[in-house]
Amino acid sequence: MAYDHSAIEKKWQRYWDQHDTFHAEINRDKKKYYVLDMFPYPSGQGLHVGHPEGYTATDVMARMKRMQGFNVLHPMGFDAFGLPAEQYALKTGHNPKSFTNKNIDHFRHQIKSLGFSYDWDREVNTTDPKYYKWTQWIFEQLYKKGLAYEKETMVNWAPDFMGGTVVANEEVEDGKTKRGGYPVYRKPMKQWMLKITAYADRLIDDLDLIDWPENIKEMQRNWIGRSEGAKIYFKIADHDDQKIEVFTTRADTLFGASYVVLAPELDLVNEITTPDQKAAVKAYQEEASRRSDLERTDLNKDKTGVFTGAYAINPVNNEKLPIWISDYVLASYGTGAVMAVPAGDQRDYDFAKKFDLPIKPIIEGADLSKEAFSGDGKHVNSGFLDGLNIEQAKAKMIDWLTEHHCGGKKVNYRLRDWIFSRQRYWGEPIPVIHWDDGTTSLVPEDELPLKLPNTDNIEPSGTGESPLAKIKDWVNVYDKNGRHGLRETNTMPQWAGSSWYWLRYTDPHNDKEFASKRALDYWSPVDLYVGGSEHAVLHLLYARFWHKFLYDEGLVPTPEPFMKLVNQGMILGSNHEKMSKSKGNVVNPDDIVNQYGADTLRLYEMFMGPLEESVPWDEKGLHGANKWVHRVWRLLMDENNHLRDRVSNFNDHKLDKVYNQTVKKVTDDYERMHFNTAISQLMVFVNEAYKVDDLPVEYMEGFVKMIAPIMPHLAEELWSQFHESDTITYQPWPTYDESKLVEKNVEVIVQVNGKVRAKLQLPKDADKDAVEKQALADEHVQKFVAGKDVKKVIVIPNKIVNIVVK
Ligand code: ANZ
Repeated sequence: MAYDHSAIEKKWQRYWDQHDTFHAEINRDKKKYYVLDMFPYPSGQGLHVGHPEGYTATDVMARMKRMQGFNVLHPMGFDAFGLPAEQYALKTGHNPKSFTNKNIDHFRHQIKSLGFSYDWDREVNTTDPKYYKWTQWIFEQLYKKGLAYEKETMVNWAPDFMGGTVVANEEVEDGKTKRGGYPVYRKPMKQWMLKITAYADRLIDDLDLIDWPENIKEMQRNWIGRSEGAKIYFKIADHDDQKIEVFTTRADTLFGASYVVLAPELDLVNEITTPDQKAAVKAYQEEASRRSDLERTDLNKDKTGVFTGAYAINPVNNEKLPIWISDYVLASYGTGAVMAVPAGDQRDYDFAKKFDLPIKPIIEGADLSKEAFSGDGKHVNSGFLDGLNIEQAKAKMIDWLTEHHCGGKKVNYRLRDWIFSRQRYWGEPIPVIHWDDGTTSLVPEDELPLKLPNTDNIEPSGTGESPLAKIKDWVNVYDKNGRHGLRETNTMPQWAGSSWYWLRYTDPHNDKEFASKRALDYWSPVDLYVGGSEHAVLHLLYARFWHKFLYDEGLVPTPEPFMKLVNQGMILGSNHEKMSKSKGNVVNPDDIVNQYGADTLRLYEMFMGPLEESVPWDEKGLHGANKWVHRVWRLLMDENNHLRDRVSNFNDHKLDKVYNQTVKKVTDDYERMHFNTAISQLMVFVNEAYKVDDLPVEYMEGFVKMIAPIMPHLAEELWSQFHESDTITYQPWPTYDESKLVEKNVEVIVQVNGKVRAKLQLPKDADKDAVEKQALADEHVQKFVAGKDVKKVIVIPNKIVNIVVK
């Protein structure tokens, strides 16, 4: 009879549920292992075959670690706030909450059908008020520490996206929203900001503490964009009360400055522009406001700009430098002002050529006839810097600036504070009240969660005001003295709930704290985190920021949340393209579970290739995986689904080598998450096992334990043939015998007083002492040596043992 995947998988899933098999609890006698998946957004489409890839990888780790004696925390939950549910609700008139809850039920059901060993008692849902109470609470702590603040700022306004919303810098690419590709414009709006910039240095430095892919670390470093340089103050002629601060990475070039450029949108521009230049400046400002930062910084773009009529004074030589505005200087970087050095910077060079501004050589021998020179060399025309190279000159200039109070060392970052408000319905309400008297206060902690009010009208206003603003009886508040105020109507971005969820899993039902110190101390940090690399700078940076803040508050025990990160590759369509509805190449995991079973899908996805690589879906490979599931079953089970007779306690040692090799390789490969090569080795073992007559129980049990992490249902069913009514989950992981791994055995002849008395199969190149001992211990040899005086033993490696007795 064939293996009935459907009955057997259901049977074991029920068993695990009923026995709470994967329930995790603090146990100080055991070492903990916390293995985490990036929790899914429960979309209306349901699970994608990409989800089970990462989930199977972590499940293999969780299951192996349990068998190795670790106390494993392996949770799952749902990141359920966000735009898609809202978009769907807007389109269909449904409520995003009921829609989301329906999706979560569907997701949970699908995930359970794949047999992952999650502790479902710890499930979290970011849209549950019991959960977001603590998201709001963390926001309040940030606010109290001055790390959450309101500011009129230039935001990324996407008027066509979802009826109009603000999106974070991280959500914009090439002037468009990453999701949907809608145009993004810069517009000033009052926003809640989180001061992630206060953590810029630590977010870079602490990357050294964690075992993450180098490319992700590099993306974070670049995103934070730490740049070491100097600030230099320029006085403005005829404006004694004003000064310009520039940021430069080349303080050494100050003698070569020939003009100063301000970003067109700086307030200062309007204050210093001379009357005759006003009209030209105003026209240019309008023109520049329509261009994205990306267009503006394009190096090949023709340089444009306008003279303000004002002059800056170069602090090092009191030279008068004309002040221009140009869009190649961004308001959002540094101070929005640069000292232009055409000899050293190509943008300045192009600009100077176009507007006929001086190009002053500052490095000896630099050819400036066609372009700027950024290489090193001796400084010239540079006063006290003459003769020095760039590094020396930078240091000397920074000393000079510091001494003369016109500047000094400065580190600049590309990272901006995190714009934290969204003009949306489906998010955590920001727990703030704006009182009529102009003050602002937090919703008192004992009133949290501040629940999202129910409404049928979640339509955005289009003006940038949140739909919550329309719910008058929610918005209007009075304190006990009758003072009137308005609730903040913006909600948090989707990233909020995922910025701390791994902490909640350690103590998910706690209603006094986001998690107890006891639970956090025991389970922190996450040992292994697996998910897609698309989260390199969004979720993974925000999560580290919140975690560090909580660490500073003494609320979590480690400075970093995720010790090891692994990015799974993407599963592509069979045509090598990204799976998508529109391309019609989406594979639904439910169909595969029905047709072949969860174990086949798990095996297939772990066998497709290295976890980190993107590989196309391949129906043939899936068939192959399914065939192997049946091959394993038939190895051990006869036609009547009874354990085969040849599985017994008898061991003829024919499988010694391959079994021990398999235990070693599979253990190492799982540990390194090289699942495909581990599976290859398991296949080799099965092939060898089919060739022999006797299948020792010990090896068969070990084999079943090794397949359990990948194919848990099959393994449980086989295990139950060996040991009735017991789960394999906590069985000890198999060990191997080093001495049996050797490539080849050799025949060693044992002579006693010149006569051959035995032929031994011994491991090649075995240790001399071991060979001697085994020779002497052999029963045939014993007949001739017992009771006698062993005078001499000569071992010729791999050949002969000569024993001389008297
Ligand atoms: C003078 C200079 C001379 C510069 C030279 C470079 C070469 P990173 O490395 O990206 O930090 N800069 C400063 N603020 C700017 C802004 N808001 N928009 C556009 N450019 C800006 O680059 C720092 C350099 O970029 C600064 O150093 C400044 O030009 C320019 F031979 O100052 B430099």
